[in-house]
Amino acid sequence: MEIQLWREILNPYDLAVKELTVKFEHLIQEHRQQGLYSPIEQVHGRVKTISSILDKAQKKNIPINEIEEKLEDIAGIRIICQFVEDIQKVVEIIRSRTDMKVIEEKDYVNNMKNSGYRSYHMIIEYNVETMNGPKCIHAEIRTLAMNFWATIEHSLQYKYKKNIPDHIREKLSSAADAIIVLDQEMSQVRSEIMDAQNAFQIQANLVADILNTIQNLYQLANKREIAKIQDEFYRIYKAEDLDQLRRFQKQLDVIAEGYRAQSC
Ligand code: 0O2
Repeated sequence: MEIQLWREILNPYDLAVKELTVKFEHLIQEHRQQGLYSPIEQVHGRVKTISSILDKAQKKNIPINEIEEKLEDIAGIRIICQFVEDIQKVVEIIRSRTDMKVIEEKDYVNNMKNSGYRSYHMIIEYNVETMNGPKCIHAEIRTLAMNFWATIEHSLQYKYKKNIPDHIREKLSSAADAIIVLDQEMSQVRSEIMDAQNAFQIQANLVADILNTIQNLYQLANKREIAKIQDEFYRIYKAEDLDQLRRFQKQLDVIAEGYRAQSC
């Protein structure tokens, strides 16, 4: 196949990966802006390199002209979660979206591969607005710990050209067991970790909102009043009390509203 044709084939996948990455990143942002816990921690996307496509096609005996039809992971996104429980939440989010159609699912989280690999796989049909219609994207949903294992094992597969020596295989296998235990232990403190992260996010949103209001007040209030407000803000901020910060935000909103009304 000519290089130019490869480009034509891969371009829509590139667009699909970019669009999906933006959409999932937006979902993370939406959760955080609302002070909610996001089941998605990170999202990454990539289109396979031509050499990796050729390697996989060869391994799976796929003729070059059938690659697009038969190779389902030309493009992929990887969604990383903090906890095992989040994986199912992400799967449900994807299933319920109207801009993505799930074609296939494989649960390697509950059915670990012999290698020790764990992840939830989905093949998603996604409509990219190019001349070529919808494209299939491979999605891997896994925890941070599962991702750590898979990344290391993937590098070793590459190094040993898929023939990882037995003693390393054994180490990987016991590491895979340790990952299961680690994920289980993290799940046991999930609600505490989520509370802490939510409180942090709520505080960050409140502080951003307060500073925004103070900045707007610069155009409306006199300098002495603003200096008083700022001192009060620093005092409350140091107290590390979310309720006090909330009350201050409300009072500040009332002050800002008063100035806005005066200036009309
Ligand atoms: P790369 O370089 O990551 O793109 P199948 O086994 O075909 O019925 P499956 O497992 O859904 O179904 O598909 P496949 O093609 O075996 O694997 C798809 C991708 O999942 C792989 O892409 C890996 O990224 C990941 N994966 C699957 N099994 C393993 C594993 O044992 N170890 C690791 N580290 N990753 C795995 P590629 O093409 O292998 O590589």
